[in-house]
Amino acid sequence: MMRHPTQAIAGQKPGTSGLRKKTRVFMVPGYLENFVQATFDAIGGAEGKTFVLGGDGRYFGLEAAQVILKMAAANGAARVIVGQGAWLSTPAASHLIRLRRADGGLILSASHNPGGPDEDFGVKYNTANGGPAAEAVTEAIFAATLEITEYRKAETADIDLASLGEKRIGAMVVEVVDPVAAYADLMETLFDFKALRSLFHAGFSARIDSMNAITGPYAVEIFEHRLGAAPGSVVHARPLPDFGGMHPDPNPTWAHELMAAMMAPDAPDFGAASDGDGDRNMILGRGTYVSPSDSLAVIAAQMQLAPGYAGGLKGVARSMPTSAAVDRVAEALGIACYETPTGWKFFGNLLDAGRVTLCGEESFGTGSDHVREKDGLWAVLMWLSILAATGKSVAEVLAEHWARFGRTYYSRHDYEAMPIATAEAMLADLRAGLGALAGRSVAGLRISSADEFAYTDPVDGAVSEGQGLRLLFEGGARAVLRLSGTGTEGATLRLYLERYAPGPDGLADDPQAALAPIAQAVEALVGICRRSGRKGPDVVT
Ligand code: VG1
Ligand code: CO
Repeated sequence: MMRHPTQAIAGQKPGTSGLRKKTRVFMVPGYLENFVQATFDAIGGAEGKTFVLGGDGRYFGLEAAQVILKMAAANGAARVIVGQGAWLSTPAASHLIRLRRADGGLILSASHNPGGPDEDFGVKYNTANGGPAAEAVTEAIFAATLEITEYRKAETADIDLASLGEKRIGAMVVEVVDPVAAYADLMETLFDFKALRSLFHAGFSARIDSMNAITGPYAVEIFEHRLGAAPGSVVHARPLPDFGGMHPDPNPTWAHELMAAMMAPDAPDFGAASDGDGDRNMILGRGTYVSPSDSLAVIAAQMQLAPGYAGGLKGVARSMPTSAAVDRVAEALGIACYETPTGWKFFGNLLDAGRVTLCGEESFGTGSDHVREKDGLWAVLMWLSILAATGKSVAEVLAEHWARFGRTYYSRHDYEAMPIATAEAMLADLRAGLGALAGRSVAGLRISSADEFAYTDPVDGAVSEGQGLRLLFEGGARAVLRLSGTGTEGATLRLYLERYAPGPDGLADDPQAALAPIAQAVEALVGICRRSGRKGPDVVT
């Protein structure tokens, strides 16, 4: 039987980046099937199409890949290109879609969320440009999940995904490929691997923490094999179904082992971490943490040092909550700077139209027009290229950047797993009062303007509303509040804080201290702690 009657399941609405739920929810028979069938239905069917399939190695990924292969076959797909073992990092999947001119791809990951039977799973659909499906597509998928009456799935034995080569399910070809090779080759076209080899040859030391997630095999191949970094430079290099209990979110809180190693007296020259699916990065130097917004600005200023970008940048784009540090670089370079809603899908049109070369988000995401996803290892290679070309340390690069452009103090405070009603009420009250805020003083700070961010895509005119509440204070400080669209438990409220210091004095303050007055003003106005009973944020980045 290929046709299975089914009923609509509530709540299959893709968020910021695909559909994410508790793994056990995805494991309920029919749950994954419904969503995959709805995806095929929403894109006009799978008949004759080629797809890319893979994920970050988390629990249930292999089983999900088998289900999707059987469904693709029953829906008439011509070919599915799968990473060996159902492994593909998100940027590698994006590259394969483009390289092989596939019609789209399915990525099995909940990204930076923990994995395992009691943690999170996710499915994301990417379109032919290699990027996350635009909102119009995810809305069509959601609509299809509400109308579904049957799904199609071939009745056949599981496919061997452990060995490379072409296999078949009926008429459909399943092509199992090396997940790493094409991606590593792409990196060689963008960066000067000879210069990077010389850097490591001269004794440069690095600690690349793959957090037991998908970048392990990529990082070992690129840094240890192709660039000659000392064996063992990549740690937690084996992707494990539960990430070995690690929370693969590359920030100072969750990558604390790496943080400790980099802040120790015997720290290596360079440190970096990746998230579950390999699209995020955290950059560190000896005794130095680089905030993602600063990393984006530094890369914008120095990117032409890498051969793939020697021609300069067409423009840059950042998500709205990301700091304006990159804006100042764009202004100095005389290039356009776009401000988009949160989520990589909003960069796709700008990249496709050739308007921007570099994109970034405050959430440890950076990438270029080489693929249509953010790319953690790309960012690492870019930083290594800057260090190799300038001969400077991470701390020196950062200090010189601030001396030239000023410093944008930045921090994000996350309040996780809040009761949804509480979080929504706080934002609703703030929204209702927005119009009356300009000119008001709270906790000693004067609000100069307040609004809710809406975005009109400059390429196709699509409008996205309700993308975050913004408070601008006199003197240029800013606070942004929005609810996360990637969580699986309650609501996560994100508070983004920012303040610009032009220099030359005041460039070496502690960011939390520098931003405390803004946080206090927000508390006075919104009452996050007062209304939720929390003592403070759960995660500070
Ligand atoms: C978060 C980040 C956002 C990022 C998204 C997906 O979304 O804030 O910048 O694009 O995760 O990243 P939210 O809605 O929870 O704030 V990943 O590495 O999950 O693909
Ligand atoms: Co990710």
